[in-house]
Amino acid sequence: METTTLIAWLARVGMLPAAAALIIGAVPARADETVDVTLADKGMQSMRVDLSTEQVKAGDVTFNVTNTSRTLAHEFVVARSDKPIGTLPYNEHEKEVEESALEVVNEIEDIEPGKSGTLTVKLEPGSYILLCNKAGHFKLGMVNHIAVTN
Ligand SMILES: [Cu+2]
Repeated sequence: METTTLIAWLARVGMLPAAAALIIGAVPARADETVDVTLADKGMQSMRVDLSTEQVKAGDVTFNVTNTSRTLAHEFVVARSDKPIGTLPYNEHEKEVEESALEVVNEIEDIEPGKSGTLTVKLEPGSYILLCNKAGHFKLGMVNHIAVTN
């Protein structure tokens, strides 16, 4: 039986709640957002966080993260931040951004060379940064922005 026929029949026989449930079920739910992330480096010369998109809708966002490095493990940190990247508090001794000054949402700790990881987080609208905070990596370019919109 066609769904529309079934709905009409359920409504006719007085099973309106069941009909309503079918109608609601037929409306596609808003797809969750997915971002493909590539962590890349040329050894300790330069490093990048490349994203398949720079803007997503608020809600559940899944990051599919691949470390394309041949030699280095990287991490992937999601943090809320409205500050320009150059103004983030940096610890010269540890060679890392002060994570205590960041609103870290979640992270994938070690992704070995050639490996992948997945992280799903619920994000409110706002500005976020995606970075690797292993010693020296941030300063070598391992950071990017993503905007989360309503
Ligand atoms: Cu790194």
